[in-house]
Amino acid sequence: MIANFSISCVHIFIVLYILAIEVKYGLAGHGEFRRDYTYTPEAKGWIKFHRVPAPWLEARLKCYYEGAVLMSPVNEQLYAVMRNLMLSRADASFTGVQSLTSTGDYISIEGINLLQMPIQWAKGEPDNLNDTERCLAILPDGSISDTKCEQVRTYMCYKEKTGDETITECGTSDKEYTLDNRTGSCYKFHPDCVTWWRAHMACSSEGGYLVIINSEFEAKLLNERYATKKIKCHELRFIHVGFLNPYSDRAYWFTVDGKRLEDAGYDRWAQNEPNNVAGTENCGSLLRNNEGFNDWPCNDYLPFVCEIPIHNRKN
Ligand SMILES: [Ca+2]
Ligand SMILES: [Ca+2]
Ligand SMILES: [Ca+2]
Repeated sequence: MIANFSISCVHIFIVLYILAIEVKYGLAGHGEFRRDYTYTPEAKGWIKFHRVPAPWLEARLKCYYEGAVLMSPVNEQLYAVMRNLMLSRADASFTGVQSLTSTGDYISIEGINLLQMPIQWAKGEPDNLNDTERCLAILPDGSISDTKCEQVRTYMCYKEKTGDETITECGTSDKEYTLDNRTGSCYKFHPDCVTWWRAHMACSSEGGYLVIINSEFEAKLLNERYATKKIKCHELRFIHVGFLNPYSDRAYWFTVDGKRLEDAGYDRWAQNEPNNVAGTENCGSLLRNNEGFNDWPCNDYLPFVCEIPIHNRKN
């Protein structure tokens, strides 16, 4: 009995000791960056394998919007992790290494020169076939080859653990999202001037959506928060918001979560809008002076706001 009790005490002590070590060294917090990323101790960070192929430039941007970088074999450890991930693959995946700006001068997203990387070339590579191959891919056997950046390939995004990845009340480690308790949503203003499509991609990648206005209150809130934010776009009057009209007959405006605009809770158009100037205005924008919606070309460059809903909508 005493022996059993002693063993139990020893077990409890060991468990507590391990827990203490985990808390001290942050081992318990591995899942804290993003739910769609997996912590990999050998990589000292989180990795997401993107199975939906994309051209290199899109892949780089996708990782960036996710708060990560397009992964490269910048050291032995990361190269080993990447080779391991490729074992079950049938086709090559992009790495973050490219020579887009200078033929043959390869550099990773982190700015590390290929000469510093411990890679093994595939047979006959690099060959810059027809002077068209500026991006490096890793093959299922772990070797590296140069390949067309425009081709679509799978890829890996990598986030190095820095200890600053705490998830906020907005459910993200992105500190630029701030909660408004009155609407129950978190918002992030992007001053970048991008197309509606790019804004939509950025918000989705960040774990939210291009803002959907659900009330007069929310429209007013956005204008109060962001009307005076400095932007460098050629067009200063509007921001992209989350609705569009994808049909040529312009009969239907849909929010990015698939509902009819009039069912979202706010569908006030500014005076004389929507006016579909030159038949090109298929995307939603909000006037920054709180006058309501405007239809605007999807391919025009505007700033935008992303939304992550946290609580049930109150306003
Ligand atoms: Ca090649
Ligand atoms: Ca909303
Ligand atoms: Ca318009």
